Amino acid sequence: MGLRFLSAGESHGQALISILEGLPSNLEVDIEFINQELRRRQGGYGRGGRMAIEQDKVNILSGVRFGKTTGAPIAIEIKNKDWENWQNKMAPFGQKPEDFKDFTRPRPGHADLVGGIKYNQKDLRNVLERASARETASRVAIGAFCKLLLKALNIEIYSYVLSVGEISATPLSDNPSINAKEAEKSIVRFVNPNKDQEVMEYIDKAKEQGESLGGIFEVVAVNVPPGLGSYIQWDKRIDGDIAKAMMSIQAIKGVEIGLGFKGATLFGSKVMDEIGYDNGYMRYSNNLGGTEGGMTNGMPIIVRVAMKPIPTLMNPLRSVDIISKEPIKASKERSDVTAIAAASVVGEAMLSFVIAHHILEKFGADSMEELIIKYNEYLDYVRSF
Ligand code: EPS
Repeated sequence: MGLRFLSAGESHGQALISILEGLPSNLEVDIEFINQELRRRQGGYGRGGRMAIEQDKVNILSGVRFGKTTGAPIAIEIKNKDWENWQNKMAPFGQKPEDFKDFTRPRPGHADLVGGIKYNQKDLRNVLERASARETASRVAIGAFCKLLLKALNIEIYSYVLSVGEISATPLSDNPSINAKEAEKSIVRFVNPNKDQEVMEYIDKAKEQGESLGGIFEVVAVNVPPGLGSYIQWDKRIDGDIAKAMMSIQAIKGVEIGLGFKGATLFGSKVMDEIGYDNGYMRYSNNLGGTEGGMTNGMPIIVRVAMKPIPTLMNPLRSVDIISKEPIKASKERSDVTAIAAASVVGEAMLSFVIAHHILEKFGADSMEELIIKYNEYLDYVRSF
């Protein structure tokens, strides 16, 4: 049981297609909300020219009828508007246009070279088209369905950017909803908006130097019940699933839950979240970021994620032409200077998917009515424990 999804589609192909299986029936589908999530992913200062072309919108092909899920697999499509400019260069049949050169100068840090070796492709475009972070539009649309399910259970997911390159934000508060409100107003998704100008100038400077930038974002889930995931087997641990989901996002190189690496430097007494009781169990801190023993513990889930700089550089690095084997500078493709703001929205989608999956695995409901009854019974049980 639980949820699974698959996606297909190339960055400059006709469309991105995804299938989500396992959502219960009778979930109200707010299409405006899904499209709004797609708009959020397209935002952020430092994006390239592509985002001016696209206006991502979801087209629901199956599994939803008169505004509600039916329990059948949900198939969705997001059209690539840029396809118009790529039809003859990305055609499934026919000949490649003569004036369209093969992509033979792999970019260090992108999938180009290893993907070419692995799939025996001498035109590395066949690798980069699918490796592109354009695929994350699919994830955000799927994540939006999951968010709708979580909302029905009062679970909220937020994110904000903690740093771009060397510039860091200072969280305003321990309350994620306050931070999130500020991040929504900021073009760089920082929680302290008075830093927008500084960050934008920093990104502009990187762009002038032909450079790119990475960063760190944080994703938070609140009102998550205790007991999702399990310690009984390695692959049932929810923290493992969260780490995998985040690491699977293009360009992600690090994931921490709660204090993460910092916790490794402290005494145990400064890390463990002491237990109290006030009409139910509570904690005096949340250093472990909402997971203990591979299970959620009822505290907010806090995940920090590090993204490397975008590998496409306008001042390109050394590479080798895969046909001539001659040293040459890597290819320059249109790209972003940084996509950290977009990545934080993708992180929300992936966390939503993991939590919704574990909820459905635990409660195993076919309809929303059944899920809500089982879920509320469980919350009553937890309160009475
Ligand atoms: C992206 C679309 C891509 C890039 C970016 C993310 O569009 P294009 O390649 O046409 O400019 O802007 O992808 C990458 C940075 C990458 O390395 O693949 C998107 O829709 O988010």
